[in-house]
Amino acid sequence: MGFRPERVEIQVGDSLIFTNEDNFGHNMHSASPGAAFDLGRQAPGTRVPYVYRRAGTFEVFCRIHPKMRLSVVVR
Ligand SMILES: [Cu+2]
Repeated sequence: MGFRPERVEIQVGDSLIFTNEDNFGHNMHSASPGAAFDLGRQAPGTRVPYVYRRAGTFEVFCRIHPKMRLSVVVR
């Protein structure tokens, strides 16, 4: 029940693929300006991509598990 790793660095235009390796659902979302999204409920074993189109540092959370936190650095 957490992001692994908790910080990633990618390039503008890269897809970040959220892979749910738990046996319960998650719901990734971000309110960061320039990279706001809500991926909806993500079932176990599924992979959902999100394309970052702006540089910056963005935080991602899970609506179901508020302690989950990911920092995405886009260069
Ligand atoms: Cu979760």
